[in-house]
Amino acid sequence: MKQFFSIDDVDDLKSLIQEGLEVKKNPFKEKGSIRNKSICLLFLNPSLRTRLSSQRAAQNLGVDVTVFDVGAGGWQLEFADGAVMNGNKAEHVKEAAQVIGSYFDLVAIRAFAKLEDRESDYSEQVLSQFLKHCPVPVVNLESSTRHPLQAFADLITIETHKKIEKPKVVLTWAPHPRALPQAVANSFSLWTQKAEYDLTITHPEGYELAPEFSGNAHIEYDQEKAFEGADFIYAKNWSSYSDYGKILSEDKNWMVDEAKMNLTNDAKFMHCLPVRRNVVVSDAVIDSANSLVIEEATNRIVSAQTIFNKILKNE
Ligand code: SN0
Repeated sequence: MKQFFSIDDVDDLKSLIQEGLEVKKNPFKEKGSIRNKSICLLFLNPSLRTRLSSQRAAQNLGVDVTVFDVGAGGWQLEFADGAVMNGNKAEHVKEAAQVIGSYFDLVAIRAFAKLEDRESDYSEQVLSQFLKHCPVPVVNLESSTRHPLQAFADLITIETHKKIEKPKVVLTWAPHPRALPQAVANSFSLWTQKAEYDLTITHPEGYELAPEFSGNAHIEYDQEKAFEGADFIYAKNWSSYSDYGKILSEDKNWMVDEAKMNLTNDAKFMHCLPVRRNVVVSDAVIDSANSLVIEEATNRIVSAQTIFNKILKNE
């Protein structure tokens, strides 16, 4: 594997999931097999799971890892081509990416959508500049439109718990006090469809994902109808794609609660975290025996470790 920006970098999803399940069973199997390699984790935005699980993943492989909060300790970066840099941005990504890439063997980057300009976010300005200028492989730790390590961890979680080959998986929009990116929902939709699960996406009108991400998922505007017979409920808030970055609804009726979970086929509850309790999901549901949120977060080590290993060994 040469880079991990999106699902398009995965040749064979089924075998990748198998590799992930192997790593989960035996996390130290590869320790020490990669010698003298180093990883840099670059954060332009906050993180808890991504930061810690990626460090654990590198440590499980015996690979050196450095974390750099660009926003807190680095120069402000300019990403625009041809910019006249007479403002507060001291360094262009063209130099930064080449320099960082000369210090490490793999560079992983988090850069959220700014939710101001759809064209700029959906052109993946930050990640595409790193992919272009960084001389070593780049890994996506959530970019403006995608969060593939999360989606890979989600698939490992579903594979561990599914009772039928093609479970009914429901991605449900839920309310939130802030405008959030579509990245998690976009990747979850692509990866679950590639895995050939039976995917339904439910949200209020106006929250349709970009067509290239919703693909052939069933869209159901009636949340209760969507939940009927579901094996997995995956809750996530996102802001509008069509009215870009806007909050169109704060309808509390969309919160996932016990009454709605009772409509499902004893579904497992999933969320990528962090989650706003009693806004996105009720305490009773997230604290129930059917909640997989902690296992899902634990599987973030597995997804990162599998990808780092493949890239550093160029497998
Ligand atoms: C991010 C998102 O893309 O939705 C990261 C999820 C892995 N989530 C948030 O920014 C939540 C912040 C909040 O205020 O709840």
